[in-house]
Amino acid sequence: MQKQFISPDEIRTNFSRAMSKMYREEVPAYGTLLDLVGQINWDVLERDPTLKQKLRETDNLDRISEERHGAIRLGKASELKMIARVFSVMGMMPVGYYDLTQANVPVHSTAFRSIDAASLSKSPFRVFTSLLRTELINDKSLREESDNILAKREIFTPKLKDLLQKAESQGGLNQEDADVFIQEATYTFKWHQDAATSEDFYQRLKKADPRAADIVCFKGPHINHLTPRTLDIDLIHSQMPKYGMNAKNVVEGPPATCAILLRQTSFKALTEEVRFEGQAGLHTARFGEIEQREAALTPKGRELYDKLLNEVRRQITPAPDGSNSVEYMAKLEEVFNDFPADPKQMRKEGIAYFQYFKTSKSHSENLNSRNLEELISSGLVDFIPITYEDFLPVSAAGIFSSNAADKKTEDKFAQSSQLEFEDALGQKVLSEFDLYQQMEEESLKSIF
Ligand code: OOG
Ligand code: NI
Repeated sequence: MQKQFISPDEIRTNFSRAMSKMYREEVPAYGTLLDLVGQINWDVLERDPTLKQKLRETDNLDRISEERHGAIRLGKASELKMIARVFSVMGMMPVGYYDLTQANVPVHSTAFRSIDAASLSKSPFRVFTSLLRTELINDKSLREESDNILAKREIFTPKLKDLLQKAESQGGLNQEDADVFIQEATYTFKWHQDAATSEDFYQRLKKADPRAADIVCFKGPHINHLTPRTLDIDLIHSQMPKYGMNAKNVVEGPPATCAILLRQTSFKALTEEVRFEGQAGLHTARFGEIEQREAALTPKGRELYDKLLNEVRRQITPAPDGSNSVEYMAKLEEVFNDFPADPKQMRKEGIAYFQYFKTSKSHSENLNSRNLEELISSGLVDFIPITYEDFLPVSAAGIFSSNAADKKTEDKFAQSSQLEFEDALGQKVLSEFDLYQQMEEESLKSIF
C-alpha cells in the first residue's frame, strides 16, 4: 500500500520553520528581532481583545509571529528553473514580475507563493526570488568571468534532486521523504563563510555592482533576510535601536493611516566576516525585516498608490542618514490623504479587492438572485478587504539600494525582459491581479 503523502501546505509550513531556525542560528540579531516581534504582538493582543478575537477567527493565532517571507538571489537560469520545481512541491507558484533595473539593480524577480485562500491561510510563506542579469554588467571581462563562475556552480545537493524527481513522479512525498526534502532545500540557502572567488575579483565586481558580487562570489544563494508579521510595525520600528538593532530610517510603503498593501522595515544589513581563498574578508548582505499587510489593490488602486508615492518622492527623498525621516513620514501621510482609507470608499471606487461573506443576520437564508448592493445595505452580506500577498516593487528597490551605493544600471533589454525571465523560469508568471480577482469572485459565489 502506498504511504500517505504530506500536503504541500505542510511541507511549506515546515520549510519556513526550518529556514527560521537556521537563520536565527546564523544571524543572532535576527533572533533578537523575532523575540521583540513576539513580545510586542503579544502585548498588542493583550491590550486589544477585539483584535485577538478577530485574529482567532480569521487567522492562526498561535502562528501570528511566524515568518511571512524571505528573499534569495540566484545566478543563472537553470537555478531558477530548479527552484521553481522545488517550491512547487511546497505549493508555491511564481506570481508577478518585478523589474529591479528600475531601481538600478541588475536583477529581475518573482514571488513564489501559494495562490488560493485555503493554502494561504495555512501558510502564507513566500520567497522573493531574484535572478541576476549578467548581461547588464558593463565590463566585458567581469561579465565573462561572472558567467564562467556561475556556469560551474551547483547549488543543489544530489539528495534534493533525487527527492524532487521522486516527488514529481509520485505526485507527492511521504513524511520521511518530506523531512529530508525540507532539510536539503533549507541547506541550499545556507550561509557559506568561504567565498567562491578571490578577494580581488570580489572587490572589482562589488565596485561594478554590490548585488552582483553577493550573488556571483558565494557558493550558494544564502537567504538574505526573513520577515515575520507584526501587529504594530511603528512600535517595533521605534524600539529596534533600544535592542541594539540599526533600524532603517523610515517604514517603507504606505503611511500608517492607509490600510493598503504592505508596510515593512528592517535592521540594516550586517557586515560579516568571510574568507576569500582562506584570507579574512568582509561582506555585507544579511538583515532582518518585519512586515504588516493590508488590502490588495486593483490596477486602478495601484496606479493611485504609485502616483501618490511618486508625488511624495518628488517633494522629499528620505536622506540616507535619516536626518529628514520625521518630515518624510509626515509628508507621506499628508499626500496619502488623497487615498480613500475607508474600505467602503475603496470598494465604491473600485481600488481594492474584497472578500464577501454572509453575516449572522442572514440566518443561512437563500440569497439567490438578490442584488448585492441591497444585501449589503440590509446587513445580510458584509465584506472585508482581501489581504495583499505580494511585494512592493518600490520597496524592494528600497531594500536593494539601501544596502549598497547606487549605480546607474541601464536596461537595454527592458522590453523583452519579462519574456526572458519566463524563459529562464520555464513557465509564465501568474498575474497577482487575476488571483485577487478570482478570490473575490469565489467569495461572491459562496454567497449566492
Ligand atoms: C529582495 C528584496 C525584496 C521585500 O521585502 O521587498 C523583499 C532582496 O533584497 O534580495 O524581500
Ligand atoms: Ni523583504
